[in-house]
Amino acid sequence: MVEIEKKQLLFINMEYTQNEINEPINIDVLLQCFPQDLFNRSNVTIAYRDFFERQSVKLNDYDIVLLSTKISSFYEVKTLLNLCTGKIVIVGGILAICAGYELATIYPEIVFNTGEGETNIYDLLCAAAISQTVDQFKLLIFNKNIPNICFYYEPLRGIYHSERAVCNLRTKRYPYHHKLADVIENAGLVRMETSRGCPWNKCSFCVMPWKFCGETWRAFTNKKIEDEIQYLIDHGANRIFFTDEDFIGNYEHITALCSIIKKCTAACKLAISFGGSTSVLTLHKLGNSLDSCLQNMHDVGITHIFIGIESGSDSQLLRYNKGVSALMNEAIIAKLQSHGMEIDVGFIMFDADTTIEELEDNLNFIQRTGLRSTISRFAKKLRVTPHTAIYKDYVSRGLITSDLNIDELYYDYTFIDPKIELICSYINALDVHVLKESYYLQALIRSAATELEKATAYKRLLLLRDCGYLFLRGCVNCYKKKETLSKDDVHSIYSNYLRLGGIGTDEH
Ligand code: B12
Ligand code: SF4
Repeated sequence: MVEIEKKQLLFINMEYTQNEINEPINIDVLLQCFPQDLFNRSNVTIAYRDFFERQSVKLNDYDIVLLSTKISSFYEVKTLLNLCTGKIVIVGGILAICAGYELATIYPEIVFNTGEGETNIYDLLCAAAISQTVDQFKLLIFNKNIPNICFYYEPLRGIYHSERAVCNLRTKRYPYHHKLADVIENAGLVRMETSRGCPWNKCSFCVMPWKFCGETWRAFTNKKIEDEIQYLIDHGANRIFFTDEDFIGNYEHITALCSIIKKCTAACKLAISFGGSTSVLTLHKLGNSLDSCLQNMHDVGITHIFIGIESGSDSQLLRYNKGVSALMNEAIIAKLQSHGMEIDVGFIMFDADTTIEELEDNLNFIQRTGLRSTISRFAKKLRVTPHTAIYKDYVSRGLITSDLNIDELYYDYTFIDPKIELICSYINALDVHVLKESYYLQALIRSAATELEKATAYKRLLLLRDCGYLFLRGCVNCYKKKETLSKDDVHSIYSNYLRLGGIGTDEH
């Protein structure tokens, strides 16, 4: 019998541009779903862009190219796509999820995945294996009505979208972590999932309701979670980050997770630490069990919590539709601090409607809660992302001033108060000076560097962060004193604090 020559497949993971090494679990998760008889070790190559060392692959050697996009990867993606003419190319990841329509308009030959790849990768690859041309491939996808797909379709003379859907997490096994050894060797972050989505799912700026098609929080099985934690520990991981939007989820989930971790770490001589994201609302909903849950978490090694506080102003929290008040935020921060949690806070200081009073509320909140002495970045501007409630609101109010920035996935917008616009433009200038260094320092702090190196990096990062705080405080105070705020005022306050931080020049 003559064996049909297998098609060669190249899977490229576009890495993030930050210094930190983050385990690319998206690749592991998807490889699990490949039709193994058609695509396996013999004909699949994975290229991790910018991961450890430049890996050179010849695109000409491949018939099918899969691309997993990341924020800021569009320019490299473009270069690659231009080299893929005539090949079957499937592009997934966050750029395709958020800008599938725009991308399909620019690249009529490419097929875009607009959601969880587990829903379609098997069928897509079966179709790709038997298609001789891109048109045949598209026809098969169309006829089979494969979900989460978007491409230019000539018979429709426009963009074809299939239904968007999520996969069933309860049937999933844990993925093999292909890059685990390299990540550990390079002091990167080992990652895994215990759930996807968010129990609240209603913040006006959040893209999760779109990514997960309106589905709220869903958990993997305890068996998958236990097997994966055990496997990671057995293979040398001593710090594990949950990539979940909300790894706590609810009382049952966090209790089960703590028991699993306790069981998996029982025989370990070295301490294993864990961290992940959650929300104030989720912690608040634990009610009377909050203290015991936090204690339990800390006892088993869950010591790092990322929490999207976003604001210390009630009016701003209402606009963000966080479902919590500034007081609730404050109470939860105090609880986390009292349990010795290391907290990193998400904060959105500027949106189109921010007022000077809200700015002051936020600064007071940051001071009062002790967050000022953490390395979280507070002076952030809202990223208006496609498919979010706030984007629709801004469109209806005529505030959006640009097309979608496909590389960074945001739209520009104007501010209602020109003073806030002015202050925010200086914050952007400050970011130009400090962001690169901050990312480097942040990566160093989260790495396995020596304690002395970490402490020095921490001190420097605190100083950089504090420049932003002091600049904003200076602007608020100046306005309160003069009842006006000119460009010269803001410029001189800015120059002052730039010097304090020993940061670059004061060009703006
Ligand atoms: C982990 C993470 C990071 C890590 C990266 C780790 C890594 N190596 O991937 C770090 C910390 C570096 C990071 C940084 C940033 N991130 Co981030 N990140 C995440 C997070 C929490 C999880 C991603 C993840 O691993 N999920 C688990 C895997 C299994 O899912 P996945 O990667 O999405 O892959 C699935 C699908 O996309 C699809 N898929 C992916 N590739 C492919 C390829 C093909 C061919 C197919 C068919 C399917 C497919 O199938 C996969 C399985 O379902 C997401 C939130 C989220 N849930 O998406 C935010 C998220 C993607 N990040 C976000 C942001 C904003 C950022 C930053 C800009 C933050 C900042 N201000 O610095 C930076 C960007 C950095 C840069 N430009 O360099 C936003 C993007 C929002 C938006 N639309 O703009 C998100 C959605 C968080 C949020 N809620 O706002 N991030
Ligand atoms: S709590 Fe977080 S994940 Fe949930 S909707 Fe709000 S921003 Fe999104």
